[in-house]
Amino acid sequence: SVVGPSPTTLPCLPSFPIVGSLLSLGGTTPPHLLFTRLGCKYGGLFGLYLGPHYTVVINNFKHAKEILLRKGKVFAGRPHMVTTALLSRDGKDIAFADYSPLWKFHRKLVHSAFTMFGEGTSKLETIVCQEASSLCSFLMDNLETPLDPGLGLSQAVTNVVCALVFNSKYQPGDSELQSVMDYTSGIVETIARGSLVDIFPWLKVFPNKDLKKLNKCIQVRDELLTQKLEEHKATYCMSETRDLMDALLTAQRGPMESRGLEETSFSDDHVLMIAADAFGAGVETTATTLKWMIAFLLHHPEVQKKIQQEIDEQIGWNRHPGLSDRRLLPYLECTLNEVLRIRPVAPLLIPHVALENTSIGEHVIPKGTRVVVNMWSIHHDPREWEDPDSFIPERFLDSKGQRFSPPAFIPFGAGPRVCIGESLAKLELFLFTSWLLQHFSFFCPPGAPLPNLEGRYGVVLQPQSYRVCVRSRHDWRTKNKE
Ligand code: HEM
Ligand code: PLO
Repeated sequence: SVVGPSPTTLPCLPSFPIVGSLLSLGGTTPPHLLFTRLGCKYGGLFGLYLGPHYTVVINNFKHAKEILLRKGKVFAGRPHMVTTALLSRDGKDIAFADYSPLWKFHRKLVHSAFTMFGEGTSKLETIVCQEASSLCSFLMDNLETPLDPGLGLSQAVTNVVCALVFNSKYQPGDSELQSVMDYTSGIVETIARGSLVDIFPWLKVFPNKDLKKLNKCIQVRDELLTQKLEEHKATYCMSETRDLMDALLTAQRGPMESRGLEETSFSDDHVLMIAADAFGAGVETTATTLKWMIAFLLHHPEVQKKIQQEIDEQIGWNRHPGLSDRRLLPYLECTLNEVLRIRPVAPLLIPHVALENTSIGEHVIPKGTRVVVNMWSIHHDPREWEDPDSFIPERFLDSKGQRFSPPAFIPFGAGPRVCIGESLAKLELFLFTSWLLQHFSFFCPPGAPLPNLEGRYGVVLQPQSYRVCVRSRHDWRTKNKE
């Protein structure tokens, strides 16, 4: 038998109602910061009750690694939450679905679909470059005018995901695109309002007005999705997979029993919700990271200059950046990493659940325990990072000027629940930022304040809206006319 320290229970916060109300009732401290602060007092690992739910918060990298990787399968469950159940028709998607063979099958399916008609070929590169080019034209028409960068960025990223998921594209000003952007911001504002871990007695803390709004937005989204599904079914052809939706339809028609799944288990609801997940995650995360990137560049013009210098030296003016230039622009890649470190899109990941009685370190963890990994605290841990609160892209370079990835850098999570859009996101971030910084310099509109870097915590950590001006670095127009 194994002799080791006898198992102990975790330090647990005594007065959870106070914490609970801080989380849910508009306390001004967002939960990732509150948990980080509580970590200083209670240690890297502590328990608390959120409503009736025993929840363990992990603030340090060592234990995060244990539950995400070493015991990844044991902790691969997801909790039932009121708003996310509404969003995903009771977990018929991937992100909010509890662990099951069907979930595993769906994850693999989306993964391989993305690889097949996206990452694996140059098609995705072409799609992203087209959108980057449209975005640059839009900015060319709006030089030196203060504008909200979110609009152009969201539209560009939406079109990339639209191509992948629905094989379609919106023209600027399309009313359907406007309605997609409206319902998305409506969902982001109301889903798990305040925090994904916030599961306090809902009807009391969740204003009815918000619930109504969420339902309305979901309804608009579902009508749109259903229409896409019908269109796809009508034009479906087994031999040609045009997009993710086709790949899902093909799998739905394939033999289920041979996979150990029931014949009827892959419903139209699943197809819709998986497409909705890919679409929602694909747009919101990438657009948010790009907004953070520009906000930090406004604060750090020296970083912007250095990236532009790298682009000028390695690529110049006569051609556009492509995927094969990634290794030529290490400083840009380091800056993107630094943005993902200092402002992780999902600072608390999505809560995990222990699927059986288990342990973390020497502590006993009963089946059903919710586990929140505080990536924010891991990305700001002074034991892992020098001067963690400062924006220093060079920290991702080693002494020889080569890129390296510190172990405590986990912006996409890790293990069985790791993000399935990681390579897609990295590809988009690289192409969009390299195109933008080849063409333009970003600066703060005269008289306007620098963007607030604090962030609004919601289902994703977003910057507060800000305005930016762009200046062309080169007379592209004249050049094209020549
Ligand atoms: C899950 C980060 C882009 C699809 C996650 C998780 C994180 C994350 C931290 C949660 C991991 C966990 O709970 O342990 C990011 C970041 C992105 C990004 C930082 C961009 C900068 C994308 C894109 C897509 C996507 C582009 C798809 C098109 C998903 C899905 C899940 C997920 C479906 C749920 C996986 C599961 O529960 O099994 N992502 N993501 N993400 N992401 Fe991403
Ligand atoms: C974004 C708004 C959409 O309308 C619905 C949606 C679906 C999937 C969610 C995404 C939203 C937010 C970011 C999430 C993603 C699944 C994985 C991703 C939570 C709510 C992250 C970063 O974990």
